[in-house]
Amino acid sequence: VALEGLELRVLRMPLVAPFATSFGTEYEREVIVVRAVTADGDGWGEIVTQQAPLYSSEYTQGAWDAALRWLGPALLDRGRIAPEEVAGILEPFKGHRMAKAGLELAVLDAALRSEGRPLGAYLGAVTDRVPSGVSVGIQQDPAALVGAVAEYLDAGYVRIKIKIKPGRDIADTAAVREAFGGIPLQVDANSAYTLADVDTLIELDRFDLLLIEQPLQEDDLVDHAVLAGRLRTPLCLDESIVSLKAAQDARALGAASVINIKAGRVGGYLEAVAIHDLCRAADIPVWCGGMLETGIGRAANAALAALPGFTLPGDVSASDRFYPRDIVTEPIVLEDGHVRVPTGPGIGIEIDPAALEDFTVAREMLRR
Ligand code: OSB
Ligand code: MG
Repeated sequence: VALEGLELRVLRMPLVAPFATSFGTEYEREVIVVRAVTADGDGWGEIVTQQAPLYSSEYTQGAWDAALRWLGPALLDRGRIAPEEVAGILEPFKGHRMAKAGLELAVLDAALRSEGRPLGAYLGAVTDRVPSGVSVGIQQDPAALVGAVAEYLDAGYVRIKIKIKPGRDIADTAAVREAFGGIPLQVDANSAYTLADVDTLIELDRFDLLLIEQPLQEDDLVDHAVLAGRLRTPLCLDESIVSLKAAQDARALGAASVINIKAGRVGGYLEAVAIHDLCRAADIPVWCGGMLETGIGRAANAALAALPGFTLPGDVSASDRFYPRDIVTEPIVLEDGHVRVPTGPGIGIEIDPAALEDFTVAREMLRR
C-alpha cells in the first residue's frame, strides 16, 4: 500500500468490571488505536499495551513515544510498503513489540481491505469459528470466584482460566474444581512465583488442570525448564515467548509444553504465525492469548486462532466480557461457546466513529 499517514489515538474504555491479576487491577482499559491512511483506503490496528509496565516492560506512553518518534516515521519514509515488509523495516528498533504489532496490523488491514481479502484466509485459517475460553480475574474471595465462573459457564464459555497469585492459588482453584467438576480449567500466574514456590505449584497438580500459565519471570526460561520437570501439569509460557527465537529456545530447553501466542507480545500477526508454524511442526499445542483487545484485535485474534495448530481454546471472548460498549459496529459475540472468524475484507470490522471519538483522550497524526 501507499502509506500516506498514521493516526494514533489513546483510548480509555470503561470495563464492565475491574480486572485483577497478580500484577495489579485494571479499572478501565487504556489502549492505542492506529489508523493507517493509504491511497487505497484506511486500515486499523491496536497497540495492546496497558497503562503501566506490569505485564511486560511495555506501556502505553512508552509505545506512544516509540511509535510516534521512531516506528511510524520509519514506515512513512518508505512510502509504498507491503505488510510483509513492516517487521523488517522496524527490526533495527529494539523491543517495543506491541507498538510494532499494532502498526503492522493497521498496514495489513489496509492492504487486505484494498484487495478484498479476509485476514483469516491470508493467515491460513482452516475453520470459520473458534472455541471461546474466558480469563477470569482474581475476585474478592473463592466464593465470589465461583459466582463469576458460574456466569461465564452459563454464557457458554468452553474453557475457564483463573488468575492466581501467591496466597490466592490453591483455595481458589479447589473452589472452582469442587463447584463445577471436570470442566476444562487452567490457571495463569503472570510470573508471580519463583522456584522457591515449587511446593505450592506442585500442589496444583491434583486439580487436573489443562495447564499452568507463566508461573515464573519472563526471562526465567531455564527455571521454567526445571519446574516443568517437577510438574505433572503441562507448563505453558505467555510472557516469556516474545519472539519466534524465544519459542525456539523454550522448545530446546524443554521450558514449555504449551505456548500461548499473542500477536501483540511477539511483534505482530506474522511473527505469531511463524511461532504457530514452529509449534505445529514440533507438536507443541498453542492457543491464542488476549490482552483485553477492543473489537479490532479481538476480530484479528479470532482469525489467528482459526489456524490448525491452535488446538486449545483461546482467550478469544466476546466484546461484552470486558466492554459495555465496543468501538466496532458489530461487537464480537459468543455463539454456542464459539466466536465467528470474520469474513469481511481485512480484519473484517467496521469502526463505530462515535464510540471511537467518545473514548479518545489523545490523538496524533503523522504524515508522509
Ligand atoms: O496474561 O493472559 C494474560 C490480560 C491482560 C494482560 C495479560 C493477560 C490477560 C488476560 C486476559 O488473561 C485475556 C483476554 O481475555 O483478553
Ligand atoms: Mg497470561
